[in-house]
Amino acid sequence: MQTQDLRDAVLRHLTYSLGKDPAHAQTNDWRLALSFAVRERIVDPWFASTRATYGGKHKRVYYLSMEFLIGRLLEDAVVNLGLMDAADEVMSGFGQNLHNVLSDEPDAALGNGGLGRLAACFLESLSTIGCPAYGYGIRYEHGLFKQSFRDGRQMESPEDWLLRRNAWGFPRPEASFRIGFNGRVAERDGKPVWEPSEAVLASAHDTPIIGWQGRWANTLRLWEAKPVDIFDLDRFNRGEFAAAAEAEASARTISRVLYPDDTTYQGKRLRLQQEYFFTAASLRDIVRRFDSEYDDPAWLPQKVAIQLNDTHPAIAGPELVRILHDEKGMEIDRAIETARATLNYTNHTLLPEALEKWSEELMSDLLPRHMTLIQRIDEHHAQEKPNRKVRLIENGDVKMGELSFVMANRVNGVSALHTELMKQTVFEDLHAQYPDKIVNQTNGVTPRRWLLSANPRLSNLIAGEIGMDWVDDLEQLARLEPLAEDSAFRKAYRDAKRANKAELSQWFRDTHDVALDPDAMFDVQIKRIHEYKRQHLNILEAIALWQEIRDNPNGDWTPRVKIFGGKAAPGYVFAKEIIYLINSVAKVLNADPVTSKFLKVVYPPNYNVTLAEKLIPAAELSQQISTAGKEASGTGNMKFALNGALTIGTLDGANVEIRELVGADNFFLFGMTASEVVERRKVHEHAAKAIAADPRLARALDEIRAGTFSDGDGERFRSITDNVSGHDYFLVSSDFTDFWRASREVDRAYRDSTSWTRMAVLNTARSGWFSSDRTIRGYMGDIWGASAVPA
Ligand code: F58
Repeated sequence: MQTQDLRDAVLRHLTYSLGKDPAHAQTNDWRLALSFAVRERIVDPWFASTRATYGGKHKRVYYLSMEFLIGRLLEDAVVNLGLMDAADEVMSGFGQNLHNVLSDEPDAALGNGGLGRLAACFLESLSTIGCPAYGYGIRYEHGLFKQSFRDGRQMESPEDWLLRRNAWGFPRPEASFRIGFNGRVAERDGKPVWEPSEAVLASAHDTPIIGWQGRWANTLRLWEAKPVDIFDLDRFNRGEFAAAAEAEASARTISRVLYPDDTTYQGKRLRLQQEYFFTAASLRDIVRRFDSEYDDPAWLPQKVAIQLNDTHPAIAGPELVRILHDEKGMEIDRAIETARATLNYTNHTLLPEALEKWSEELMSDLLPRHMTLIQRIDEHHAQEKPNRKVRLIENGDVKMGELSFVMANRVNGVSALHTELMKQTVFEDLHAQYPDKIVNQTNGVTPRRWLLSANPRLSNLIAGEIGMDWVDDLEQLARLEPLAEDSAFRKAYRDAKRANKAELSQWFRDTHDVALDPDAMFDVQIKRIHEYKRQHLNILEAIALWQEIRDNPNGDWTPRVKIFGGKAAPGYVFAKEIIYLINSVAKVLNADPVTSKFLKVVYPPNYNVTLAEKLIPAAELSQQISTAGKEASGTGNMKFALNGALTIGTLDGANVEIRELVGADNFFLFGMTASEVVERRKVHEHAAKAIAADPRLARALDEIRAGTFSDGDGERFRSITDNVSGHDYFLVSSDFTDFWRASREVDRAYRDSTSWTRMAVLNTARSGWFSSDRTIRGYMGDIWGASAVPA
């Protein structure tokens, strides 16, 4: 019945929504037809969820985020609606392969990395749990750039996910708000009124996000920027064709690209415009919805919880005060208190360069009323805490982290260690004044995407043992623990991993023309390229290992394939040098007839959510090697452990909690702790000393300097060798020796496949806590005061 209905719906959409004759339909047409057929099955639960929320007057959660890195949506929807088998049958019936159809969908890459992906996992968990919620963000016309390599160097080209019709967004041109910029603050009846001199329209597109088993659906509302006046007809008629379209082009620029380069003033201005644009539109929408149900704005904190995903929507503080005070006439201090009781802020980084600041000049120019309100909020803070040390405006800059902190009811970190470090470092003074404000919510990942869909072999094996309850109750995986001692189960577990590795090897052969040995250890480091994540530590270890294998080619080496993936910010020169070095090393090592059977390095370009879904199920070793104290949490680390990869890692971010849960014996720890890192930096010439003490490290660096990986050009990677042997802020040299030790321990452990598999099974069995369902329940209870609505 289900299959028959789905088949009819696919055919109907192919014919009447897409206007295609089945005889001439291409994969793209079949994919869209299937998407529409699936989408219409989401609409009823979606409406029902909305009605239940209105009907019960339930509190709503609003997640404001510059980024939602959702990837593909069709498979998610098919899986959550339990339509996988039906879709497979229907597509085969039409002579299509479901896998190819699903793979045709472009990734919605509306994010950079962990922060954006976390937002996507949260949306899915909110729907699975049945918590009334909206995600609010920007509908970027171009998501994160596409990465390619030319002679080993990163090249960037624009991403174009909207080029082919998007199946998921419902345009809502009727839900439009005028968003002002610039202008002046006038006085009317003794009250301040902002009179913007420029404006754009924020126009909504809604995507329903369906939870597990289709019980509940929430909305992701993304704003598109449009001109207020479409077109200057007078100018056009005067023959000024380009000028006539100027206003339109400049308005559309706001939602054109994700995180444009902010190294120029224009870039910075555009970024702040984007932030205000989506925050203001979202707040207008939230307040409109609230006003449709309640008369008194004092009720706002009871019915609305707003989460600021990092400081990017921090302007929500002053904007909400502006709405409550300037527009609704609430007394200013009460407006500040009311806004503060409604807003919460998640911090995702302690790196000082990543904490947003805006010059007072830019803020006063672009958002003059907000600038005066920030000063007023600062005074409010001073009245409340007369001995305060922190000011919101300092040296001509508005500090968005501090503003977010002061305007939030709760502030949270994303792992236990990160939250403690927040208290001790960036927010030390504010924490002393508001000791109950900071709470921890360790990140999580959605098991529907990161185990059930991404790893069907392991999922089927698990389902055969413990059924399907784990899918929305991941701690059920603990029931697998005794099976770590069951040799038949271990064999099945190993077979599933081996099959995933073989499939990945086939993919590498087909798409990148490289042959990987599926019996070698698959060692994976996938994440944004950043000095603190230390991809260069990993490649240095590879060079040193290559040298030892060359010295002793008949040694008993454990074959390894090192897989890298990740993009560098276009303006981050050092990170791009690291990419260049990895690719250059890969070229030499892979061409070495003697060593390449033991060690290969591959770096598929354009790492994205879809590629992560291929790599993680095939991984056996997860590289989580950041300088301790720098990785706020990590979420990739959780996905790997869940899929049975063992971690080699530092005591950083959520690695700490992973190690505690999976057990120290099932985790390869190395490196300095966060406090040792701080001490080590004080040691005079710490890098030179570390190199002098480790001939392997010295030799690996010399090999780079000798030009082995750069056609004899000893200067090519000078910036890296100089850094690692000089200032070495991220302590690559000081951690190298212990990383080498732990890596050889990994080699030894891998040779005993029984004990390796036992450890892998225990990683899966003990990773249930890292479900984003658990994280969301934590936010609901500790931060939002929100409840699930019985479906
Ligand atoms: C990441 N931050 C953290 N920022 O680095 C990671 O440890 C954590 O697990 C994750 O957030 C989720 O909490 C992150 O991804 C960004 O991508 C910024 C976006 C805006 C521009 C600067 C980078």
